[in-house]
Amino acid sequence: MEKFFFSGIVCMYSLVFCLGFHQANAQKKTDTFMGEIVNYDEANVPQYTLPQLLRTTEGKTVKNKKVWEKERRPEIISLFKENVYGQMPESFDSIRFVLTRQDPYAMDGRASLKEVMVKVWNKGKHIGIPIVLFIPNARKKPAPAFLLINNRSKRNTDPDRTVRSTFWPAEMIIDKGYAIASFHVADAAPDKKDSYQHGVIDQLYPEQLTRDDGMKAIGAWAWTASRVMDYFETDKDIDAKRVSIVGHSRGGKTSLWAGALDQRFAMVFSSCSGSTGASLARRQYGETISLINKQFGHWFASSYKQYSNKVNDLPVDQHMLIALVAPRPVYTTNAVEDRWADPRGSYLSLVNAVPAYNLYRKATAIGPEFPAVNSPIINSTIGYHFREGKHDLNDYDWEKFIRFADYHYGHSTKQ
Ligand code: GTR
Repeated sequence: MEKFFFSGIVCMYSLVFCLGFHQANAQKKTDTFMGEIVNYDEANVPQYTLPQLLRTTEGKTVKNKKVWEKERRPEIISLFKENVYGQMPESFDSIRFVLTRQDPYAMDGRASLKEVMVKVWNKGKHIGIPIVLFIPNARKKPAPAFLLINNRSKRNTDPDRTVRSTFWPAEMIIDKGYAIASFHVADAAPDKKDSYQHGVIDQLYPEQLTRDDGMKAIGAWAWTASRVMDYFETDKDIDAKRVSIVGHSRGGKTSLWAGALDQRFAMVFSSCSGSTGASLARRQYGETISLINKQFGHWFASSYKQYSNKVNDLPVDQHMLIALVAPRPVYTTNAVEDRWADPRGSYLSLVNAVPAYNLYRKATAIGPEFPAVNSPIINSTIGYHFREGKHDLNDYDWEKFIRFADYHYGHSTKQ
């Protein structure tokens, strides 16, 4: 009886193992896209050396947060501006916030809706960026908030709540005691290679158009996130010291860049951001610099093109972008069916950003082992999950974001 039971278990185990193995084998190890070979084989990841996070270009070792903040951090920001995302103009002539719609009894009275137009002027020209914002009514204090950079349809952030989407699950967030806001990327810079400049760039900063390291779409979206933050600082219903920036995919690349530069964002969430987001470029697994430049050249500075086939010459890699968020909490995600975004390379960025957090003695639970599927790392200054499913931002992700924010804020729905 015992023997039968044991062999039964062995049989079942082998079946599961074989099926798993078969499925893994069924996944292609290479693909071709835009005339290039895409690598999906860990064995073909080249040997690489990452630029040293804690060593200045002059060779000085960074041993404490003072040298990090005064020398290395600004140096890394300049390197990302010059070589990847372009410049980030900071000055403008004026800004105004116009409340265009208000409903204190939204979501059956659980939330207040505000629609706000952020208007910015520079040298006689101006742009307007609409924001949708829900604030929980059940609160005694200003609410902490999540701001999503919306790179999908505007229907995802429907202010009337006729359409509900797991991309921006406003009811869930409100019920957890957080405010939730969004702006749409197209209102700042259209996501198209021929028209990205029609917005923030040609209206406010036309000089960027002629620079090799001029701001492009991701820069303009990140700039806009900071203008929404300017608004939050004026809204007494929002706790501006507890605003998280969230983005998915191209939006996730942007949330990292915005959060890296603008330290008013208390926390940064980046979903499936892949190449030139959270994933290490030097691994050349899935989407490469060459492919992203070919397909989405309008996202990054023109100067980034020089690294298309020379990734090892790039003076930064993406672990350095994560490190710029330190000491603030950062959380990134990947999905099993999204090899294009190189999940392992994205986790390795976190691993290699840990030394910056160590300068602040911030505890992270980021170990060398790549985490198992659906095993989120929450109680840590750097958070991560690798979930089952597709390239997306969904309820699973948001539930973990809320838990991560709760953990760091010591927040609960009963404020
Ligand atoms: C992909 C692109 C990725 C990612 C994604 C998205 O096609 O190659 O880098 O940004 O789009 O934004 O959905």
